Amino acid sequence: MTDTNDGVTAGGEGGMPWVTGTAEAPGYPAAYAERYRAAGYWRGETFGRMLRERATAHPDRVAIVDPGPAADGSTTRRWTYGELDGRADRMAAGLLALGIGKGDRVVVQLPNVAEFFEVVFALFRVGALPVFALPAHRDSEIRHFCAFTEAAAYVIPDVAGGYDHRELATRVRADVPTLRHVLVAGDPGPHTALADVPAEPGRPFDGPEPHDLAFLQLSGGSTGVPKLIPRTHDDYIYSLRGSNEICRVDEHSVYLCALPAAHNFPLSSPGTLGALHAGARVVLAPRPSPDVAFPLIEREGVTITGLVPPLALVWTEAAANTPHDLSSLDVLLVGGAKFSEEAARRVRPALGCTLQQVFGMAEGLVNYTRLDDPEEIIVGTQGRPISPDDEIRVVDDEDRDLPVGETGHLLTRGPYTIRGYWRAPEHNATSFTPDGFYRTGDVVRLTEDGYLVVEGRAKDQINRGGEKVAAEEIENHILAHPSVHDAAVVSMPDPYLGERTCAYVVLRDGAEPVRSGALKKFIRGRGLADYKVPDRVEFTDAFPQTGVGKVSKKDLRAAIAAELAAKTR
Ligand code: OOB
Repeated sequence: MTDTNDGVTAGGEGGMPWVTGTAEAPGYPAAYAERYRAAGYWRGETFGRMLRERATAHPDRVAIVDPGPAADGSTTRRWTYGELDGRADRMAAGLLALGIGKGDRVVVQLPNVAEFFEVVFALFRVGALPVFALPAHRDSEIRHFCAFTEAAAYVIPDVAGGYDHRELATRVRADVPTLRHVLVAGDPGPHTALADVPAEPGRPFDGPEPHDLAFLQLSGGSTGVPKLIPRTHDDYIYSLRGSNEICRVDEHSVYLCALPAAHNFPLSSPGTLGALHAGARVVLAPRPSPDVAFPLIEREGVTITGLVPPLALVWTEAAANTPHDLSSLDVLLVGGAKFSEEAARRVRPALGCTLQQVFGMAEGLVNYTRLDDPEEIIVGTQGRPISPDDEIRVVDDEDRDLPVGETGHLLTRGPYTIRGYWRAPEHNATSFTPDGFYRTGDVVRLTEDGYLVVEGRAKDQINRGGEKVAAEEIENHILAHPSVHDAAVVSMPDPYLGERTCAYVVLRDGAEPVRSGALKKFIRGRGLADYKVPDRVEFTDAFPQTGVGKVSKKDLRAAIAAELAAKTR
C-alpha cells in the first residue's frame, strides 16, 4: 500500500509500453502487468474457461437458483454448473450465428433472473463485451449506452417492475443504427426471444485472452453522461479471488443476490461471480425487501449477501419480528454508501451475522473490513484494500501526500483498478494522475492500521442510498425546460437514504412560471431512471457564488440542510 511512484506515466511513456491497452482504453503498463502476474494476481484465467472448469469438476452442483414470480417456490428454476455451462455454450453459438462476435458491445439490461448469467457467460465466451445497464435505466441512459458503444445488440426482459422494456427497445432501435438485435428474456413482442436465438454448435471461434476486456461497467459518474469502465478478465477475476478469500466464500457458500445483479457490488464483492468462481451457489432475489429475501434465506440456506445501507436498516428492523429462520446467514456485506456507526452496531444483534463493510467502486479498488476484525474496526471503518499491491494515497488539493490520519482526496492504483475510461481521453487526463492513479473523488482518512474511513466526497455526485446521481446529468435535463435559466443539483441529508437530491432552479426573466411538480414531471418525461428525478425543487433568484464566481454548491447544500433542520425542530 505504499506509493511506488516510479515515474511511469499514463500513455505508456517513459519507455514502458502498454501491454493490455487498446485504442479505446489505456491498459496497464508492461512493468505493472509483469508485476501483477509475477505476484500471482493475474493467473491467465478467463470467465469462459472458469465456468467450463467448474462445470467439468462438479457438473451436478447447483449454480443458480431463480425463484421466479411465485413466493411458494413453485416457479423455482435450479441450474446446475453443467446446465449453465451448456446454456452459455449454446447461447454463444447463437450469438455468433447472429453475427455478434469478439469485441462487439451488447447492452445487457436484465433484472435478477437466471438468463442474466446465461447471456453474460455466452458474451464472455465469444469475447463480446456486456455493457451493464441497470433495470431502472430508461430511454435517456439506454440510448446513450447503445449509441456511444455502437452496440450490436440489446438484451432485455419483456416486462419488469411493471415496465415494458420491449417498447423502450423499439424506440432506441429506431435511433441507433448499429443496433441489429434486440433479444428478450420472455415474450419477445416484435423482437427476438432469447429462446429462439439459433444455436449452431460446433463452429470454432477465438475466445478472448485473459488480458482482453471482459465487459464495460458503468461509472457512478459526475459528468453529463456516465463513463464506461473497461475491465479485463485477468483483473476482475483477481478481485473475485481476493474477495472470496476475505469474505470466506467457498463451495459451501450460498450467495443471495438482492441488489440489481449488474451492479459491481453484487457482481463481484464477492457477489455472484465470486460465488461462481468458488463453485458456490447463487440465489437470485427478484426484490431485496425482507418479505422476499427472508423466506429465500430460510429456504435456500443463504450464508452471505450484500446490501446498501438503507436496505440494511430495513432488514435490521424487520429481523426482530420475522417468523423466518435467518440463522444460516453468516455474513452481511454493507456498502455503496456510508453506513453509519450507529446502524452498523445494530447488525450483529439483530441479524445474528457478522457485518462486513465494503467500500468499493466499479473502477476497481475494493476495501473490506475483515471478518475477524475487532468490533470497533467493523463498525467504525470502511475496511482496507483487497490487495497488498493496492496503492493508496491521501492527498491535499495540490496532490501532496498528507500524513496518516489527515483527511484528503483518495487516489489509488493497483492490480484491478482501471488506468482509464473507455473512449474518454479527455476525461482520463483529469480523472487519473500522470502516473496512473485513479482520482476516486472520495474524501477519506487512513487509520494507523491502514483502514479507510470515508469522510465525504469531492465529486459532483449525489449518493442516494448507494444509487449514484451525477449532478451535471440532471442539470442538463432541467436546463432543457424552456422556462429554466439555470440549475444546480445538490445533495440534501435524509435519515433513510443518507442523501437525496435537491435541484435549485433559476427561472428565466418573464418566462412562464413553473411549479415543482410540473418540473419533476418534465424531467421524468425525458426518460431517465426514476431515482434520478430530483426529490425536491427549490426556486431561487440567483445562486450563491464562490470567490472565483462559480456556483457555490457548498452554500446550497448548507442552505437546504438548514431549511430541513428547521422544519424538523
Ligand atoms: C460501489 O460502486 P460504484 O461504482 O457504484 O460507486 C463507487 C462510489 C465510491 O467512490 C464512493 O463514493 C461510494 O460509491 N461508496 C461508499 C462506500 N462504498 C461505495 N461511500 C462510503 N462508504 C462506502 N462503504 O458503490 C461499490 C462497488 C463495489 C463494492 C461496493 C460498492
